[in-house]
Amino acid sequence: MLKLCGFAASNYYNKVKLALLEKGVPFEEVLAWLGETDPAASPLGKVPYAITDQGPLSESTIILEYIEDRYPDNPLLPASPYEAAKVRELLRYIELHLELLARNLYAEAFFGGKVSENLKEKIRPQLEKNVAGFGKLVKFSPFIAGENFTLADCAAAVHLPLVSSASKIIYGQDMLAGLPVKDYLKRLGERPAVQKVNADRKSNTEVMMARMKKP
Ligand SMILES: N[C@@H](CCC(=O)N[C@@H](CS)C(=O)NCC(=O)O)C(=O)O
Repeated sequence: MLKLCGFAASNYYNKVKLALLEKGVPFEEVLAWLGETDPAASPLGKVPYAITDQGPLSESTIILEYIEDRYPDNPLLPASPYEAAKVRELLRYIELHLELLARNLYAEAFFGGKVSENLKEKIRPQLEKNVAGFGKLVKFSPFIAGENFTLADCAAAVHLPLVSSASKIIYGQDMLAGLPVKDYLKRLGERPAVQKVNADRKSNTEVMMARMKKP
């Protein structure tokens, strides 16, 4: 059985977990905190990574694509090559142009650290630009790429809440407020798979925070 390794407070981990739950693929969760990962499976020490029946695999989106190919039932990518590419495009915007940029703010926004004013002011216009570009691609009709729940929704469900809250905490302004993200996330939150991911995230985040406080 496929093993998903990492911890449930991680949004990258949850993106993959959500896809597995939505597709109904059986999998086993293996707890691996940062610093406790298997270097042969995740050479950069990041989570998540997967152990497949053929060997290990790292990088969340690569794992998502592998799962789509390996378990074609309940597809999360459209059959049309163009429509599938549009889903991948959104996925890339979310993880690279939004999440990775907003991540520069997380130390201060979520973990009691400090981010320099210089960096904050550098990130802000980039984030504004990227959110505007992202806004041109999203559909929210009702899902982020259109009629069906796709891999892009798996990414949006876990990354967008962090982009919203980090920008709100650091700049006093939710940078996604101009898009119907709140209603969309509320709709997604009615899905049992999303509820399970969120419940596990909450309990695992408590454990992670307690671990971080330990001397
Ligand atoms: N590009 C990676 C990013 C994964 C990532 O950054 N995960 C975080 C946890 S949420 C992590 O492992 N951070 C530790 C590190 O970067 O060393 C992916 O998509 O899997």
